[in-house]
Amino acid sequence: DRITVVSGGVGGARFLQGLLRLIEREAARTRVTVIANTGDDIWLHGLKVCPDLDTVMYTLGGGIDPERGWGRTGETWHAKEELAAYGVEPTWFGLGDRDLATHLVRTQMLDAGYPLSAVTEALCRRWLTEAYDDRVRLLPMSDDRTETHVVVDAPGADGTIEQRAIHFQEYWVRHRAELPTHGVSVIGLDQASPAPGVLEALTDTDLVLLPPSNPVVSIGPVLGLAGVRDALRETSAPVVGVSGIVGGDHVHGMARQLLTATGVEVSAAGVAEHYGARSGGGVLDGWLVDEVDGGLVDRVAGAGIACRAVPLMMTDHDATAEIAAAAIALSRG
Ligand code: GDP
Ligand code: FO1
Ligand code: CA
Repeated sequence: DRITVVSGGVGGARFLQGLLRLIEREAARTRVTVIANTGDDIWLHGLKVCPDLDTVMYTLGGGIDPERGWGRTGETWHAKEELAAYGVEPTWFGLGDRDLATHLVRTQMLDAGYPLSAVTEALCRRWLTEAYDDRVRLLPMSDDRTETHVVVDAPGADGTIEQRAIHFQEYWVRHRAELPTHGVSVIGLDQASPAPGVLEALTDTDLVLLPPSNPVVSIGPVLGLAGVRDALRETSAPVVGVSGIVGGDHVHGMARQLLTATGVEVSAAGVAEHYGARSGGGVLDGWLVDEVDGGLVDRVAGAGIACRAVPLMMTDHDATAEIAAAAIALSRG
C-alpha cells in the first residue's frame, strides 16, 4: 500500500509518528510519502531554513527536541549568542548550533545548483533511510521559493499603526501571533510549481491523508500550488483529513488567529467546509473530528464529507496510531 500525507511541521510530524507506529504494529509494508509545506521557509544570515521539512525530518529520524517540538535534541546556542553579540538581526529566531549544520549543507547544495527536492533527499539519507529504508519519503511541496507573509497592524517608523505584511516566522516566533491579523499571503505561490513527484504522490497512491496541520499556513500553501487541487479532485485514492481544531480552538499554535483572519469559522466543521467535499469540487472524502465535537458530525456529513468523532489528542504514539487507524477505517467506508 501507498499512503501520501500532506504535512506542516509539529502537528504533521506527530501524526506521522502515529501512522508509522500503526504500520509497524501491523507489520505492514506500507510506503509513506510526505509532502511538506515550504511556505514557512526563511533566508537568515545567508542560510536557507526550512522549518516544516526539518521538523518532519528530525522527528521521524529521532533527532528532534521533544520538548520544543522543533530543532535538534542536545542543542547549544553559541552561534546565536555570537551573532547577537555582533548586533546582527534578527535576534528573535533560534538557530541552534546543531541545526545550523543542516542549513549550511542545504544552502551549499542550493548554491551549487541542486533543487530543494534533491537537497532534501540528500539530508534525509541521514535521517530517514537508516530508520525506514525506502519506506518513508519526504518531498518539499515545491523547489521554488515561496514565503508566507501575514498582514498585521504594526507600528510604522513614526509610531502610528499601519497594516504591514511580515514574514510568517516573524509573526509567530517574534510576535507569538498576538498582533491584530488581517490576512495571509504566500509570496511566490502563483509562480511556483509542485516539486518532482508531488502530483504523482497524490494521484498514484492508495490513500491521501491530511493530518491536523494548520489549514491556512501548512496545508493551504500546498493546496494553492498549481495542479494540486486538480490532482486531489481526480485521484482514485480517498482523501481523509483530521481536524486540528478541537472544541472551537487550535490545540497548539496560531490556527485560530489565521482562520479568523481568513474568514473561516474556527470549528472542526468550519475547517471541513473550508476544504470542501470532493463531490462538490473540494478535496475531502472523509473528516475526523474530536469526540468533544461529536455534535458537528451531522453538519459535516451534510456537506458531503463522511465524518466520525473519535479522540483526536495526540498524547503519545499509540493514541496517535489510533487516530491514523480511524482515518484509514473512514477511508474504507
Ligand atoms: P506547525 O507547522 O509546526 O505549526 O505544525 P502543523 O501545521 O503540522 O500542525 C499544527 C496544528 O496541529 C495546529 O493547528 C494544532 O491545533 C494541531 N494539533 C497539534 N496537536 C494536536 C493534537 O494533539 N490533536 C489535534 N487534533 N490537533 C493537534
Ligand atoms: N520556533 C520558535 O518558537 N522559536 C524559534 O526561535 C524557532 C526557531 C526555529 C529554527 C529552526 C526550525 O526548523 C524551526 C524553528 N522554530 C522556532 C519553529 C518554527 O517557527 C515553527 O515550528 C513553524 O515554522 C511553525 O509552523
Ligand atoms: Ca509550519
